[in-house]
Amino acid sequence: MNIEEKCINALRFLSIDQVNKASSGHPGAPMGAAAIAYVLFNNIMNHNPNNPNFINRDRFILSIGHASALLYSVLHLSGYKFSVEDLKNFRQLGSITPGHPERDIDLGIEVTTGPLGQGFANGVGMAISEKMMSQKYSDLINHYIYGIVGDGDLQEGISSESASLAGTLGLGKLIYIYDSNGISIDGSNDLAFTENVAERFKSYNWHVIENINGNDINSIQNAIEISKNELSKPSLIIADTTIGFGSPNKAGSESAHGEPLGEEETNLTRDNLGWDYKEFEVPEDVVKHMNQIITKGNNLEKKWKKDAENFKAENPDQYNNFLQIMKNEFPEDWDEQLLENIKNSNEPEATRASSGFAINLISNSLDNLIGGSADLTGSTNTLIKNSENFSKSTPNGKNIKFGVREHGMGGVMNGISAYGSHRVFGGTFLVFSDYMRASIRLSALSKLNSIWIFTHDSIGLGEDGPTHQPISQLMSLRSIPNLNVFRPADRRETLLAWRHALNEVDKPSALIFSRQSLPDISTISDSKIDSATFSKGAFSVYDNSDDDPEIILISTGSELANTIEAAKNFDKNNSIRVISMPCWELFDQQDNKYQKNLIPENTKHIISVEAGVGLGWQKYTRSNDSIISIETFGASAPGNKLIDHFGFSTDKITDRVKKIISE
Ligand SMILES: Cc1ncc(C[n+]2csc(CCOP(=O)(O)OP(=O)(O)O)c2C)c(N)n1
Ligand SMILES: [Mg+2]
Repeated sequence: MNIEEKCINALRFLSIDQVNKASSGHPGAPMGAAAIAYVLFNNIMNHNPNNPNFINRDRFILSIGHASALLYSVLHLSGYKFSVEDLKNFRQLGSITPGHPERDIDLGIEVTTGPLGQGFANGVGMAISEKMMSQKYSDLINHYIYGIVGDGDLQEGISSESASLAGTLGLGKLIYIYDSNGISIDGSNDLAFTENVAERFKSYNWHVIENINGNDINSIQNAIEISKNELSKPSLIIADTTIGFGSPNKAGSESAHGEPLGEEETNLTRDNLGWDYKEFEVPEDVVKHMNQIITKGNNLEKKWKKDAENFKAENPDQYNNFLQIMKNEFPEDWDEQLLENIKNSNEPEATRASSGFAINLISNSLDNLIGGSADLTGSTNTLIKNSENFSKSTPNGKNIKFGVREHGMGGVMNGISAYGSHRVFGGTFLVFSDYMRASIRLSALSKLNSIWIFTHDSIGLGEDGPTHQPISQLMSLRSIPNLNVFRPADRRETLLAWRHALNEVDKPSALIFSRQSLPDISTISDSKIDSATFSKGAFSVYDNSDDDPEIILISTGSELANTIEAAKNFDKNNSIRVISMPCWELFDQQDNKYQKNLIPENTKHIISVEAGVGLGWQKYTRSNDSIISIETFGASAPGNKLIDHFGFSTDKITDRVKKIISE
């Protein structure tokens, strides 16, 4: 066995050993795709294990996240921070080798993968970022995005959505190698996946190379080199592989997919592949051979730094801008216009329109704000007006047309966020957030700062009816940890929500906006919220009590104005406070004192008013009977009729509150 084969076998056995030791995991794909990983990390990719943050590195995505053992093995042998001890702790609590790769750039893990198809879409987002940056800073950014994708990835809809977009956009720096082993968990692809993948991707405008032997280093390398030269199309290299390669009894079978080989089969595999080493043992010559990657990586970054110095000498301002962008730092006064504009009371306005206004204000000071929508640009007010569409011929455009592809948009947005050069937003109707929920959840899990814009909130959207009326979506978004969900009530709250969302470094935000016009709250109460108060998540906007009120009404978004008007009907006989709670998550983070001052423990009646499911409001109301909510799917009628019909007009809210406090 030559040294290259030996390195590949080392990757196979390190992966087998991790899974055996953990008594869980997926050995099959690592055994089949080890040669591909070797070629990428050893021969192809520009990267620096000593500095995984090297700005101009090629990005690598293991979209088949279940093959994590392979990623940890190849990062270990390439000289990243993974030690043998870390590999031995595979899948253990607190280890850096969790069941599926979790984003940590310092370790060389670019994105969190495991939910199949997400990594595929993330790479498309990264290729968009690379194109934008290399267009603008061609001396500093010029690299590829590589990924290993599997049968599962290509069966998932999100990969079709994002592949079609990548082809349309001609993202030539994107190169995926398909670990085509014909097997997934249930068995052969014949069961459910018989299309011609090559033809499918060709029709997406991809450059496709088929029939590559996935164990043949030279074939893989040649295919990648050819793909690197095809700069007008993304590339798919279909590598024929064998799941569980080398295992006499499991190779080529689904039984290799997701359970340890076990001692006996591991020994048979050792004999079969001529591997004379013990568990977790790495031969010296393998270590030495793979160590070249470190030297190569250091030299590579040194050269880049020299080029960057030269660039800096000639273009100091541009260089500083570049660094600021890559570090995601904002100019000091970036929010000046937003804060200036919250001071003015405004005519009634739909918060989706306020959001469009915010985007264009922010875009004046944040050049790296980009975004778009899933074919609802006008309705979601997501156009950056002084910019073009991002396209093959206009790579400087800031407006991304994602097409009718919510899930693909979500995965692509996360790739852009993970790349780090741009702040990205994406818009659709709130009801369709379900289509992209997996990506929203992953943004929260992997600490990405994607901004999710959801308009056409609640029954207020009117005639489109129950198919389009989000009833459960708002609360279901609130159930995702590490996601700030904002439901602002007017332009002021909208601008402040945008400001807060952009200030979050490692947390995504969902911004929920109305289709219908809403009055400016400062025209119906004397409340004028400032940015510090807003960022507490909840605050009083109307209060006739000197101290602790008898009644507290908590409302959000489009119901706030009518709730305040309803509260005024109780002025004569009751002490009453209205709280605007645009963001639960922020309120829950406040100290006890703030929370208890706003919602005192001894308050007799705490009533929530929100046009969505009530599930969860008990946390604040403490009673199931004081939740004014909707528990059906809405109806088709003009919005103002529905608001009354479902009990959210001022009169109806007043009646309900009267009833609740009399019980
Ligand atoms: C969205 C999603 N659905 C289901 C799974 C569970 N799952 C993990 S691996 C896998 C099969 C994937 O097949 P393939 O990509 O061919 O992997 P291989 O069996 O070749 O290793 C499935 C269904 C998942 N991880 N993500
Ligand atoms: Mg497979």
